[in-house]
Amino acid sequence: MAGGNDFVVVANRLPVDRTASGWQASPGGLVAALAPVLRAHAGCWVGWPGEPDVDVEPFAFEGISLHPVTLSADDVENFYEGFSNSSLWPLYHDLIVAPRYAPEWWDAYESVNRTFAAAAAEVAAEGATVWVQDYQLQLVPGLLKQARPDLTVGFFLHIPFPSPDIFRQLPWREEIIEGLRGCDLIGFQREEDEQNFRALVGGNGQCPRTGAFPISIDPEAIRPGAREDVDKLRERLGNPRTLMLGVDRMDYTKGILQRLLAVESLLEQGALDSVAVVQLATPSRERIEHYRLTRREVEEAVGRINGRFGTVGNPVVHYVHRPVPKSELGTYYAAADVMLVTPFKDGMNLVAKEYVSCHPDGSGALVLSEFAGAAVELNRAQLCNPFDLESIQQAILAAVAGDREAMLAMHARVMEFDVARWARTFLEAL
Ligand code: ADQ
Repeated sequence: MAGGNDFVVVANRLPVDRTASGWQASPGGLVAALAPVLRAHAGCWVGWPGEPDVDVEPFAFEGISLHPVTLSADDVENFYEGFSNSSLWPLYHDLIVAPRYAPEWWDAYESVNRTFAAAAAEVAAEGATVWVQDYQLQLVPGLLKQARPDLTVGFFLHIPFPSPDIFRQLPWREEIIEGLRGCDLIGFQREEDEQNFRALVGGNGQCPRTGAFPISIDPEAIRPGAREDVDKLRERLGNPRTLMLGVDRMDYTKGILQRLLAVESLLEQGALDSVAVVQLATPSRERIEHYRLTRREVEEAVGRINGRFGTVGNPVVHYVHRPVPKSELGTYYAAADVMLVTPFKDGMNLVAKEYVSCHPDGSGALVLSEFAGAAVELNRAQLCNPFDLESIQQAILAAVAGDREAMLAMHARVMEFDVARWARTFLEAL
């Protein structure tokens, strides 16, 4: 029952979105990193096309063969919004909100993982390499190895792996570990994640090979905006002395409210003068209650800060709750004097790396949570503890002063360790 592909990527989503004018590549570093490998090795990508209850035949897109997996509306609710994003996501992000454990969500998780594993087994050639991505598909390696012991199976976890104390809450902890045991290699973002996993599994039967492989960006995909666009943007914002920027999915892990509260407090103290804050927040998982609550809190803070410190025609916080095209992000990044990245917990945080990549001349400054995976490599940022408002405030004040040397060093690091190198390093290890 082997298929014809020597290299197979299995991810929750296919790397394409359907638009009015047909399929379009979705903007993600993962595709950019894997496309060359997929093209060179008769590769195939298995994933969900993004619309419930729609069967899509396998098709080729820009030289990559795509193998769609169908999910029903119930699957989206129970597997994706339920177990993946209301059980695992909060559990793996250190319980920032309380996870819910519902048996019907688990059943859907198991059944959807079976569907993905069957699809991967169908397209993989004898002895092929299969690379499974992320927390939605942790059972796939075990299921695949059972069905196809000839395959080499790798797995990469894009989000943190929690400490054993936290992980042990999960009613289906044994099953998840059993699923991951099917791997020949498990990649984590940070060594800390790897150690958490090994502490859990190490003494308990055979532990698969593990490693830390910090993911990165494709610098070609995010280019600093042109001088004149940057000038126009700053002018539209009233030519502030300091332009601060936040770019996130609207997610409770990202600490968007906390950075706004820190700015508010600095304004109260009169410690910031001539400042504009741009917060771009792309809508995310809006059917989940905690996400709606996070949005309400952020929007309330934006309104309050502008009410207190803005003037007519000149607000302090400029807030956009829509996705911004990648082509415009480079202008925001290049224009920002201070980038605010303050997650309570984050696997890596590519926004921090994108910002740094848009400042090749040492301009700008990065306020970065010590709980972001990116803090390991970008340790010359103004690091802060997002649970401590004063710590964010101090980091912001230090960032306003700038640190050219630090920005240059971080820029060199991000350019050298890009996403292509990440993929190569993992696949060589596999
Ligand atoms: P995310 O939680 O989505 O990713 P992140 O790493 O920051 O977080 O990636 C977000 C991507 O979306 C970036 O490329 C960014 O440019 C884009 N984006 C975010 N907000 C946007 C906005 N408002 N408008 C337009 N584009 C926006 C998960 C993990 C991370 C891990 C990545 C990759 O949670 O920890 O770094 O996967 O492994």
